[in-house]
Amino acid sequence: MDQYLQLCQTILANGAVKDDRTGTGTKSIFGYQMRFDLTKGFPLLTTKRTAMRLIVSELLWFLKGDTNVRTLIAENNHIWDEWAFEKWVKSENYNGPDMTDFGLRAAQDEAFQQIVDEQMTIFRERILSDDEFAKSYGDLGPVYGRQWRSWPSADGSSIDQLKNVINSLKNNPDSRRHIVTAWNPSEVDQMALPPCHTFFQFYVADNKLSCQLYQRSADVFLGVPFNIASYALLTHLIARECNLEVGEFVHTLGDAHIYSNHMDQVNEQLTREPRDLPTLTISSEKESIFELVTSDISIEGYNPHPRIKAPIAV
Ligand code: DHF
Ligand code: TMP
Repeated sequence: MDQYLQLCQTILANGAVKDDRTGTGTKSIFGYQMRFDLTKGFPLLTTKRTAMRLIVSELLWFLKGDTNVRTLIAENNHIWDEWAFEKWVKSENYNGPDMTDFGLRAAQDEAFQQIVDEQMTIFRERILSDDEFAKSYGDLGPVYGRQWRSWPSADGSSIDQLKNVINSLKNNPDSRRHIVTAWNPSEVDQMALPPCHTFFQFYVADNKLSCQLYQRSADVFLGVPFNIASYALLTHLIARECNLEVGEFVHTLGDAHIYSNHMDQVNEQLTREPRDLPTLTISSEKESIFELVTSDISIEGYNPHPRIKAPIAV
């Protein structure tokens, strides 16, 4: 994964210091591309331990068209909790301790972090136990799953972009229109977070399936390792569904940034030597990728450097 380290290095060397929505501050470049040859191993970072289980569970959640964090929390996956929690603490029904700018404040104040943790625990328990509460506050709005599987069209029906792209790959592999977009301008303002991985295209040549993603905004330390592995996995899954081999994953980034409170972590990673890539195993007889569950998918031969923790900007 030298390519990932190269991206980090490029941002540190050439990035502009830039403020951002979260108030954290970043170093950022605009426009960058990486290519991962999926025949050479599965591109999960080896320079820090990265939780494949969470990546699998999130991708299957997208594939099922789900937009409610309840499903993720039930699988002990907490990567989307903050964005549901934010909706809850901003609502008039929340009357606990003041949570204004909780992400930014918690990153700077340990005592406040504890208060956030307590409220978050209460929130998670209520999402799991209270159906009505989960319906109102667990839903992130019309995010990825909704746009991929049921994009609302003008005539009131909906479009299953993923099924359509699978059909077009099967029936017309040479097409230049194998596209799925999560960026729905008429619904962006109803989403807890406007899609970061916004638009992707498939390509077939020599019986191999490649995928290119346009990611408008890229948190290089926390988000990008997940995004690379997630789209590599998606390419494997779609290839399986269409009886194709895997080709490349091409990752194109818009605003590629390192948050100011991730600098030590990135520098630590830059001292580490990349190791051999793991391989992906899909251990299921299930025909359709839409029926897979998290435990059907695993990686083998993963021997990474230790995990590096960092606060996430909300
Ligand atoms: N906001 C920001 N600022 N950056 C993101 O990368 C991001 N990603 C989102 C939602 N909002 C975001 C969804 N994906 C983590 C990774 C991906 C992700 C959300 C969170 C994360 O926190 N990873 C940690 C801990 C994982 C764990 O729970 O074990 C990591 O060390 O990889
Ligand atoms: P923004 O909407 O202001 O661009 O903030 C979104 C942040 O989340 C930004 O740092 C990019 C990051 N992000 C990723 O890098 N990958 C992801 O998959 C998601 C959901 C977010």
